[in-house]
Amino acid sequence: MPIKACADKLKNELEQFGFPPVFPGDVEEREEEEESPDPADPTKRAKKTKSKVAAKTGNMTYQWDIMRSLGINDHDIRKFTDPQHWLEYFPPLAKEDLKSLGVRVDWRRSFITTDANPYYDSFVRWQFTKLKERKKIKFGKRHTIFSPLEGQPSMDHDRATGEGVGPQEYTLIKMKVVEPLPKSLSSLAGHLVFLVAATLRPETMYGQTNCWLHPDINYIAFPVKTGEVFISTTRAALNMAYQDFTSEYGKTQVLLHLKGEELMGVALKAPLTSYDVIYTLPMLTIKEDKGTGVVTSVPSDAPDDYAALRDVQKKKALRDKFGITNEMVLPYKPVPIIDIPGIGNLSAVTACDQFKVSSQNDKSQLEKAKEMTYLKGFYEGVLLVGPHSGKKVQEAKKLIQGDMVASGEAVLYQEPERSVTTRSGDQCVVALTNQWYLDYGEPGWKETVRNVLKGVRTYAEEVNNNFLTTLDWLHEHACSRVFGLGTLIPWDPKFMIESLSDSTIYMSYYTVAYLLQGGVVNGSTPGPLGNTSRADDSGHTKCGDTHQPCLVLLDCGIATSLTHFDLLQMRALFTAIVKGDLIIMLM
Ligand code: A2H
Repeated sequence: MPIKACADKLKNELEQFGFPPVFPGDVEEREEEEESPDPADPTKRAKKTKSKVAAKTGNMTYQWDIMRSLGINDHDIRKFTDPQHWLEYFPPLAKEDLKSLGVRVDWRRSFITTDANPYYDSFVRWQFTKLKERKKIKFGKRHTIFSPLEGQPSMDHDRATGEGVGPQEYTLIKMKVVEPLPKSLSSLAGHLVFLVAATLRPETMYGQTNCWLHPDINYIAFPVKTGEVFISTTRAALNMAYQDFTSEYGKTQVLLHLKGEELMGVALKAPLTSYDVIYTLPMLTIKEDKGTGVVTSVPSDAPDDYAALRDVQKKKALRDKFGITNEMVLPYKPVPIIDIPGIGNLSAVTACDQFKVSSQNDKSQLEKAKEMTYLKGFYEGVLLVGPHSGKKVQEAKKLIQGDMVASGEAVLYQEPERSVTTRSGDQCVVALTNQWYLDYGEPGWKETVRNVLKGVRTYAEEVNNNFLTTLDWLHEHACSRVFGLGTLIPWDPKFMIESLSDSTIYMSYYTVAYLLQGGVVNGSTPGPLGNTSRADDSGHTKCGDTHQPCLVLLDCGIATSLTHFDLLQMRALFTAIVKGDLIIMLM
């Protein structure tokens, strides 16, 4: 993936800036140099040039410049627009460098891990054919971190930022704008219009007293498949468009652009709350890059909400600034909906009083208040209202979420937990995409792995614990992609096998690589074993059909703090078990 991404960057730079490319920064530098320098301070000009160039390029380095910095001439750089060229150019250089460092390596075991090498390609096809035969690989629509620009899922290897980040689910609470629609929304007359608030706590909706919007954030109104109109930030709308909310996949039709301040004091009907009508009010701590930018307010259980509500209730100037009348705010009191043993039934109020939270901007005290209420509220809280009254919050959460989704009062929505950008600079969304996935969540498969783990000596307790934690959360994992270098899925060659899925047990390939390839990295000439066969369509090779046990070397040494190291090892274990192979854990 990184190679393909870099090759594509070079291609784009050629198209955009010609050959040899002249980048905007270069021109800027020349222009700056033509200016007469400041005789009093010759350093001034240099500084100015640098910062201006940085401003122009957004601190981005062109791939072409990176290649130049390696000492490659323009004519030769052009060849790197072909990703295959990278596979020929760099391995011998890397080998020379390693040799000059004095590293002792059995070079006969070097190999390329894409279909440029027929031997490794066969090995991966064999592995995936086996997994498919044992029904461990399934096909369907999955929520995946996705790059709209590249039009495909973005896995860890493809990301510039956000390694290890997965989708986060929110419940979107549909808060209906009461008719007649306010002036700012009058062009939407005839539509059912909803502000959609993202929450992690659907069971608290009984205690809603208002809805928060940030006065300076930009929102859009857009139609969804059901004919209703949703209001959220553009970013959230794009995520929704990739999750089948809109009539055209990946597209939103913008009906209105609105600034938060234009939407203040709007009357809403919200599900479950005891208040007939609640109003939109300003909150200044809403983040533009989280959820929908619309936040529902439950001051009984969320310290942020209590502090902000108190601000609007106390500060007349704040109300006046946004045209909020007294009736929209003053009658609204926190509603007791959850009892937390030792804290009471208005936990946010208690916590804000105890830590003397002065306003919504009192970050440090709010943190303490939240620490006190959230964890305890979730694990020990008991619901006091509604049909699930008496149940623990943990249990009621899914039930209430399910009820609201079934009645059309809420929808489920996902977005990346944190920002994810691809190597080509695209901001990722969560998309529902059709793909092949390894069903690591299957209870039977998990159980087998758990049993095997019981018999594994990991020496360090921490390693074992990490394995168990990873095993717990591991679930379906996409293993197909439509772009990159690698092995094609044997039974569906329009997809490629994702670059970590094909490497879970590749350590075992080292044990036989020297016999198959004898150090010819791309396998273009047969090694000592003389095996020249490519895999047939079923993914079987002479080598793959010998039913020799495969050695899987799991390196679970001290490197357990590496990002996703446990995940890789765990996936190897899953894969190896299916094939009934021998497992050796290396410490
Ligand atoms: B929660 P996380 Cl009762 N900016 O809903 C700031 N906060 C936002 C937001 C944004 N753009 N979008 C959503 N949120 C809030 C209810 C609630 C919430 C209760 C208790 C705790 C709680 C009522 N407000 O969240 O950063 C929403 O407030 C505590 C975590 O993704 C949403 O759930 O973890 C929560 O933050 C999402 O926060």
